[in-house]
Amino acid sequence: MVQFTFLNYLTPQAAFFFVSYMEKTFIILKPDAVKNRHTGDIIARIEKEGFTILGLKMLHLTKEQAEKFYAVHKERPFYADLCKYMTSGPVVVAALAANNAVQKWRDLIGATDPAQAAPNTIRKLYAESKEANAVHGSDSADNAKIEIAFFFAESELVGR
Ligand code: RTP
Ligand code: MG
Repeated sequence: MVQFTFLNYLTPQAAFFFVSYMEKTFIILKPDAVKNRHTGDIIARIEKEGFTILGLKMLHLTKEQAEKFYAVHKERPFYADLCKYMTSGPVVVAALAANNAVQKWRDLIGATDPAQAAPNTIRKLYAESKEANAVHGSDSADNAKIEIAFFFAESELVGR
């Protein structure tokens, strides 16, 4: 069931005016999701759940990008493995807008470990393991701004 929002009833210009005031989040479809050909299903789910896509692209992270992006976990025992895994294949990065986008996305993806994730969450449906867990989501609106700027030039985002 597609979730229509009031944005669907506006002209594109008016819709993006409202979107520019909405909360943003940053997401990654991780190497396991891309390798296992879940990209289309996850993007379809994003739209069905009512997020607006502001920017979207596929890339293969460099070691430097992965280490910088996950620097907050530098002291954690899984940091080296995580960086290796995140550079193991292409990923898709996206900037999304919605009311309460950060929490809405984290609710939709479920717990970090897919074994603990609720039914029908993206990680429950598509993740391989606690590390190869299909998707990333920002943990705060402030970090979302930093993460979006890490991967997207202003000119690559609509509704800015
Ligand atoms: P994310 O940042 O990717 O959205 O995931 P998260 O908030 O649910 O989890 P976080 O604690 O921030 O961990 C970042 C990513 O590191 C990998 N991880 N592996 N082997 C492990 O025990 C372990 N713990 C975390 C996962 O890929 C996790 O998403
Ligand atoms: Mg996290």
